Amino acid sequence: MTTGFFDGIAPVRYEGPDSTNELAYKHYNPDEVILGKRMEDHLRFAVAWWHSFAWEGGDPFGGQTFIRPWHPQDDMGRAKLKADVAFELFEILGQPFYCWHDADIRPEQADFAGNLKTLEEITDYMGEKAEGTGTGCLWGTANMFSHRRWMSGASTNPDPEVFAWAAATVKGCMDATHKLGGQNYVLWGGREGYETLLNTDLNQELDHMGRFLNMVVDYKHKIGFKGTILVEPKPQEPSKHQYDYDAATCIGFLRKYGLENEVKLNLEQGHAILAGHSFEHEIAVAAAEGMLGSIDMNRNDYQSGWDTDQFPNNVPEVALAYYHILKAGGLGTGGTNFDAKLRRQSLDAVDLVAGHVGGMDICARGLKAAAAMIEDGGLEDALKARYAGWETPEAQAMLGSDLATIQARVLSEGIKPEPRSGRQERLENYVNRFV
Ligand code: XLS
Ligand code: NI
Ligand code: NI
Repeated sequence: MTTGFFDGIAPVRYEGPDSTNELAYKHYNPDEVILGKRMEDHLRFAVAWWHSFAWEGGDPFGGQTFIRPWHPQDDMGRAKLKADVAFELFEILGQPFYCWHDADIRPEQADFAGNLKTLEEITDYMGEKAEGTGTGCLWGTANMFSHRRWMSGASTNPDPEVFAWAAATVKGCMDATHKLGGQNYVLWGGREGYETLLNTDLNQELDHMGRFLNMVVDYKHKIGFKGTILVEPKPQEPSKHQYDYDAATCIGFLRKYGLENEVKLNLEQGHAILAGHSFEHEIAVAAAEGMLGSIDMNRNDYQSGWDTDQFPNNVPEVALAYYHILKAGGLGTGGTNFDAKLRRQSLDAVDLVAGHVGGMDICARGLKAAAAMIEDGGLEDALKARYAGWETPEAQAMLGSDLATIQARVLSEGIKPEPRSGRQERLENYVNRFV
């Protein structure tokens, strides 16, 4: 028996680029082999429970626009109905992964014990529903930013009782993720930052956050969780300044607290843009350190300047992101999570399906273009040519040398560099052939 929410909507199939069927995949063909691996295994799509099922359509100027059968979300029976609908969407889309916060899946209770009990109950239910379906948990996380208790931070809160509640909450969410066979555990610190330095001891807060993350890693090993611990950079929103500002900041933080071999990054397109970077910049920075973990695929509205979390629709951007992911050897235990929500006017069940179908197709097109660029090798060749001078023994020796020796060599050899073209337009034209 189904909930009826998606009545009249059939499972989405691959029909190829010429299909005019709105609800068919034109590019996402799970079994197609790209660079020796099935497309599905490259992309590892996940549906985000918070945006696709829990979000009610509110914005800063108005409340709920969606009226769903599982509203209001304050009751365990309706939480189960929401899970039923979620698994129906997963079946329609072809059984992707899913991601969740505790607050998305269970109703908020009056105390911690109640929150833990309902989390255990709903995740048992989700585990049963997933059995035999091929759908799995990509990652779980704790929502430590919505409830008023988190307003001054979670692990960085000046109040140790909030730190305690955060530790207790994360333990529960890690246990639930482990039980569901989750492949990663994510921490995004929306309130781990400050509103004003006038009331903030930045140093103490960072130390607490570093200690907290070490406890998370210790607990992972204690319970034998084999997944990856991920932190998700974002520069601001909701906090004015967030400590996990961008990939480079997170990497510095992880090194400072001895976590560089234990924690990787979950990078989000929209957060990269908010930080003043491109998505591929963030991916390349993480990959250079071996810390690329997973991606939250969405897009921001470039005019509005905030985290609009829209489904991706820009093939050239997505292609460059996957180009750097492929170059880094892929996403490992990570995946492509749609941290993307409908627009608040997109009321229909079919809108929810179409949002995911479109996002998956855009990513598939990007992946295919990225793979074609890798196979063609044009960008790699250009890169090699640009740095070819460094392959000479004299250039290599210089790296082990010192300033005085190098100065003597410049004088004796009369070294006088001749600037060469960076060829940017030609390279952009090259990329354009593939996207
Ligand atoms: C918010 C974040 C959030 C994380 C999970 O901007 O993207 O959704 O992915 O807490
Ligand atoms: Ni986000
Ligand atoms: Ni995210």
